[in-house]
Amino acid sequence: MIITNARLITTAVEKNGYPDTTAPEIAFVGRSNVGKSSLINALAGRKALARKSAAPGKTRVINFFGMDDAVIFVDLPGYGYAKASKKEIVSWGRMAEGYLKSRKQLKAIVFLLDIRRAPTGDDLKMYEWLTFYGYKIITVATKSDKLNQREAAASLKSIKDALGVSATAFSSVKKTGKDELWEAINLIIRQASR
Ligand SMILES: Nc1nc2c(ncn2[C@@H]2O[C@H](COP(=O)(O)OP(=O)(O)O)[C@@H](O)[C@H]2O)c(=O)[nH]1
Ligand SMILES: [Mg+2]
Repeated sequence: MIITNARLITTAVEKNGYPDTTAPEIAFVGRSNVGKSSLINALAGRKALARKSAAPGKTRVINFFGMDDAVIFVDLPGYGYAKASKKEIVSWGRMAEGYLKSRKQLKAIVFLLDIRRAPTGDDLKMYEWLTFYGYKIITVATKSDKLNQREAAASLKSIKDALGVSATAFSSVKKTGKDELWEAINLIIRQASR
């Protein structure tokens, strides 16, 4: 899918800041630094739409990115940032859970894992929580360019063993997996409009 008008609609911390829109939304969930912003940029075909942070864990807001009028990508703050304070962790939970539990326009989650690491306890808890609430989940293994083919295959298998679902290998450097992800997203958009 080629997006001609990708834009930041708004940035919010509380419900009253969410945009007054009706387009289906897809939320991006994963640890800080896993590659959420890079994935959103790649899908949008833009270099710096969702700013990539060199300092992990700095994104403490919810960003709503409009992809033409077809879908809104929601960049949630990353979890599991090792240096986060208690207060920051609590504020993450309130912010992200508040969105995930209440937003009617939310149609699916893109759940990101780093292909080089086995899912952490935080990842597994988050995945279980998302599954429990019944969300459709597209699982993505990011930074696939960092492994060779054999290593990547082994990692995808261990993700499948841990979560019970297949992940799409993705690289924002090589754009691997981009078409496959747009296909999955387009399917969700079509289902949402029925
Ligand atoms: N090699 C490689 N680096 C990546 C990839 N995706 C993200 N990164 C790097 O990982 C770091 C964190 O990425 P970012 O998109 O900001 O992660 P976020 O915190 O989840 O939004 C940045 O330095 C990115 O350049 C990828 O597919 N391949
Ligand atoms: Mg980010």
